Amino acid sequence: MSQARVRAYVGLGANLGDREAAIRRAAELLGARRLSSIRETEPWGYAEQPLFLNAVAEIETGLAPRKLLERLLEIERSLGRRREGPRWGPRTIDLDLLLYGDEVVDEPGLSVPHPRAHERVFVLEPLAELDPSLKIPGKGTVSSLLAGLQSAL
Ligand code: GSY
Repeated sequence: MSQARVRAYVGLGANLGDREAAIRRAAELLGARRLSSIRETEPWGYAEQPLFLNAVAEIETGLAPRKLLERLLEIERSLGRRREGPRWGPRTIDLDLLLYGDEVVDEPGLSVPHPRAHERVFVLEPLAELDPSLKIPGKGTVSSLLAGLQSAL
């Protein structure tokens, strides 16, 4: 039986090579319905690396969360991503499964919502651009989370 289609959100980031081309191609391969604007952001986690470009894609998918994650990894590989070097280090493309409908998944290697989405401005800003009323399960709406982070700056 085919699974119902679910609206999901994928974070896209790149800080090596042609960053914008990688983000646009990944969005195309994802079959994105909408892509937020692409913004340049300061690196998070490991400061000594080039600036990132970040965006968020909205997709409708018939894939279950685990299959969608596998598809994201496949797209990363097809765009030249190599998993070597420091964990938070530079990358040609990074695809993070941020939200999968309102589902919560907590399995080895797969956590949805993305465990750090609610604390990253480079994720919340493009999500808010697509839909400020979107809820991150267990955390709140994207717009309230963003306001909280901005007031703490
Ligand atoms: O988690 C995504 C990869 N990444 C990023 C990113 O996409 N943007 C910014 N600004 N910093 C980051 N650090 C890592 S790791």
